[in-house]
Amino acid sequence: MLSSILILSIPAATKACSEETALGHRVNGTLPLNDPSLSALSREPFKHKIKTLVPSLDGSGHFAHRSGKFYNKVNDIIGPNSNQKCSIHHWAERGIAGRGVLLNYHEYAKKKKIYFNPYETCRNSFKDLGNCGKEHGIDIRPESAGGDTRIGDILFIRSGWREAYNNRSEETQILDSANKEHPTFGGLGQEQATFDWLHDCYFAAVAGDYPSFEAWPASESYHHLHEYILSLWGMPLGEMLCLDKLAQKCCELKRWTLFSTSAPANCLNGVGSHVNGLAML
Ligand SMILES: *[C@@H]1O[C@H](CO)[C@@H](O)[C@H](O)[C@H]1NC(C)=O
Ligand SMILES: CC(=O)N[C@H]1CO[C@H](CO)[C@@H](O)[C@@H]1O
Repeated sequence: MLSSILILSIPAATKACSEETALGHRVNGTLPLNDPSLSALSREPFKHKIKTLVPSLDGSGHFAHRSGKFYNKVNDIIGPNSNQKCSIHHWAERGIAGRGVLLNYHEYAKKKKIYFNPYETCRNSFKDLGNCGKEHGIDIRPESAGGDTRIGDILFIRSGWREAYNNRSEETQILDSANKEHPTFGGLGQEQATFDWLHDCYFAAVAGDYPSFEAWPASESYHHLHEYILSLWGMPLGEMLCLDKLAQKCCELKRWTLFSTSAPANCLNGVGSHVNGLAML
């Protein structure tokens, strides 16, 4: 067992297998978390409880449109009329896999002396993201508009949040975590150009190291990117990914596209999941 793990960790071995994805099929190998309901050796069965964070707005990971509806016109996640149309197990069925594009905004901002503090409501403008892409040799616009983004690409943005988090004292981290009333985070600005770009690229998923992906609070209380991404487009949205090592590797290889996978938890009626992500390049 150990020797096969060692062999598989050699890049050449991974490369040699790359043709195995040639047909593009995806099959999960993970049983739902509640299956079997009675596990062996009388271990505790899986328990799942959905907490409402903001009444009728946000079920743990998911976010409703201001009309009160979730994606697929679902208006009830845990109540008597709930169904499983928005459940995470549908994503677990085939996972998420495809070409990833990484924007290393953190390094770009440092280089260009653009102030960006992941713990303040700093907004990444569409222009800055575009210029960051240019630094990597990537035109972030959709292919249909002459850019390099292909339908189904997965967008990753590294803002440096993880480094900022690690830089904070434990006392500050505890205070941040307890601040439920007025949290502030850096992220994508709620700009029309950004909405249009995220929509027109038809990304399979978007993700970043940011705690809220979009700048928090939103510039207008009725203008959240979450509403569009999750409730209107049904697009997976990843937060708090650790992209530092990936950025380092991309820098080393001078290559900002990669193959990425995410296997969400196979949790029946789950509203969110850890990313369980892996990048290959
Ligand atoms: C973290 O601290 C180091 C050392 O003081 C500093 O150079 C770096 O810019 C900080 N990073 C962030 C994201 O705040
Ligand atoms: C092995 C297997 O098929 N696992 C699961 C894949 O996803 C579907 C849908 O969530 C499950 O029903 C399977 O049990």
